[in-house]
Amino acid sequence: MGLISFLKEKFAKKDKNVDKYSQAMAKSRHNFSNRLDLLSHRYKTINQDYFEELEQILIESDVGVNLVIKIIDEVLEKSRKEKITDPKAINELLVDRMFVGYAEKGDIKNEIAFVSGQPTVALVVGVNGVGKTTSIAKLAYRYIHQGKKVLLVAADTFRAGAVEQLSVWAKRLGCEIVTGSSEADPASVAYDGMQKAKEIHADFVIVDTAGRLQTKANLMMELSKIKRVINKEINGAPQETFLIIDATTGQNGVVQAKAFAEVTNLTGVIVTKMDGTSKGGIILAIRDEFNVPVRFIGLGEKMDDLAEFDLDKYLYGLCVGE
Ligand SMILES: Nc1nc2c(ncn2[C@@H]2O[C@H](COP(=O)(O)OP(=O)(O)O)[C@@H](O)[C@H]2O)c(=O)[nH]1
Ligand SMILES: [Mg+2]
Repeated sequence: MGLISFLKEKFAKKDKNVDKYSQAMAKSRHNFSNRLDLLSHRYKTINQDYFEELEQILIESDVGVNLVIKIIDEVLEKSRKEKITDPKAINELLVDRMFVGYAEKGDIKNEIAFVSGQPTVALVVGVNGVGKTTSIAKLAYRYIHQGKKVLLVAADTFRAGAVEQLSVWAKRLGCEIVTGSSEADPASVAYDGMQKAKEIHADFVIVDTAGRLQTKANLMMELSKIKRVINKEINGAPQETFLIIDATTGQNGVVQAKAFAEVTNLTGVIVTKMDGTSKGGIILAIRDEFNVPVRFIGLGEKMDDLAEFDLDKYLYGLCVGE
């Protein structure tokens, strides 16, 4: 059974989570799967033009040129080997290949592994406007719901209003927050945050950072200083460093991922605004280029609009839907 049929069967009895994925990915699905359908109706049998159009659809879904070339080559080869000429069967091969390409890169379990008896710390990085602060609030909401004691640390002291924005979220979520004066050294706020975390026995500490675009050397210095301070106070922390990528920025997001991956060790990516893009293929491109797993995805602006990334639900949302 091909993956498309498998996903259809798996999600036939719809649960609420799949619905949310599916809804948020409607634009991406329209741009990808509807066009695939149209393509397979226009061609009775595959040929070079067909593959060129297929390549175009993948590129316009932001799957990324390198990965598109790999996928097309493999699908082409397999179709030759197995003498497949029906475009609909090619669509099956394509989706299978997308799944395998993602999964073969390693672990697809995305929940945070909490350390017991001490705070688990996540550092959140990314350029301005991508959805860092909102994602932090969503993560806090998620783990407060799971019974964790969450502490927010507002180490984005660069942008006016950033501390205020996180404070508003903390109040709404009913969780504690550590802030510094504006223009305070982010590392000193991080230090205060770790003290507080130990004092209140927090389970999960989420540290917001500034997203200014600066030189690589400065960024590297700032992030490693924050990490050093955190690590000195709490053994093994930060356990997570999440990079936030805005799905609506397209391949620019891949460029950002590259810049951050070069200066700091990332443990995961959170892709935001999946609901606002028609180019959901970016998730595959990020995985392919950096081998950093996409851990969570943002499906809207509300507190509960964050989902653990799930490859099956994602491919269902992109390729099948309702
Ligand atoms: N539609 C949508 N909007 C989002 C999502 N995540 C964040 N945003 C919006 O993006 C804007 C910037 O978010 P913010 O958290 O302030 O970004 P930051 O500068 O990286 O901290 C805000 O208007 C958020 O509501 C998402 O998953 N979906
Ligand atoms: Mg922010």
